[in-house]
Amino acid sequence: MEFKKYLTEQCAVVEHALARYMLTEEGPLANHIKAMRYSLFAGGKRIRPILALAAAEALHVTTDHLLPTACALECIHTYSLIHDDLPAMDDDDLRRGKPTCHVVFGEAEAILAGDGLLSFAFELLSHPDAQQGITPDAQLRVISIIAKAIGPVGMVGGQSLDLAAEGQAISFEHLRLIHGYKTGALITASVQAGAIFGKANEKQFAALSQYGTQIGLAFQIVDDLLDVEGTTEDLGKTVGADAQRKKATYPAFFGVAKTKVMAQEAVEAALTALEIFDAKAEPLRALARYIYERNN
Ligand code: GRG
Repeated sequence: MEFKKYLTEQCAVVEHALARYMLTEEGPLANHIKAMRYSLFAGGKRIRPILALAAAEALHVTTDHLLPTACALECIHTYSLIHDDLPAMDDDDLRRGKPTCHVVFGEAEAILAGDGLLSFAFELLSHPDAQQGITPDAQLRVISIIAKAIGPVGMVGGQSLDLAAEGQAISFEHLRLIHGYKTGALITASVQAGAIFGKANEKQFAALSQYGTQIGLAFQIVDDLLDVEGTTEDLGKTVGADAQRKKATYPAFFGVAKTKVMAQEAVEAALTALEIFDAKAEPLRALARYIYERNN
């Protein structure tokens, strides 16, 4: 119950920051900005920004200077969902419980809304408010980590591998690689960004990176499970899509029961990585458990 309150409060912090930093619908670009805002404010869980805030908190740092970076992570994530849903990719009509961006604004504008959010994220990463809380070197490190995590050897590369693997018999190692790039990299980078704002030393940074990798893995395994066991109502997106597209998934490889054990093991490994931290890492610990228990 206490964690639910934490999640609600942190979600509100992120919503408030997004409302503050996001462009408003006015002037000649109103329709473009409307398309970006439509998907950005469609009600996501805000896990990535919350992870960044919680990682800094584990290091006893609570700073508003992290908020532009937290918002950037959500803009990047939203762009990836908009593009993932496009007819040329997964061709989905429903996301976050609402018609997808291309259904409402047309395919061309949805592509541009994704591009706009991605580019705007870099404005936020270099925002003057972020510069106050961090040295220029550290800020450059955050930008570099995030850029790498979402690029060709990260999220975009993972998406490319994922599309190429549809209907193909791939090895489990290849599936892990796809998941690591497609989903895990941005989640790990979110934790690492918070760690840098929290001024983590080398040992703390390595531990938080390991935590990020493990929860990234758990997140994707649970995502695979929810596609089998979840409901469209809870998830706000079409379920059963993986099987329909003949996608390799953890349940397809191992069955549901073993997949659940594997998700639990990843969460356990994440918790082990946090052993060097004190009670201030409790939100990170609870987030790891939540990722396993979530139903959306
Ligand atoms: C198109 C460049 C590009 C990348 C797409 C992230 C991604 C790569 C595709 C999304 C497809 C998908 C279902 C991936 C599994 C994990 C995932 C990112 C789930 C959605 O994230 P949540 O659960 O969503 O955090 P909300 O809506 O709560 O923000």
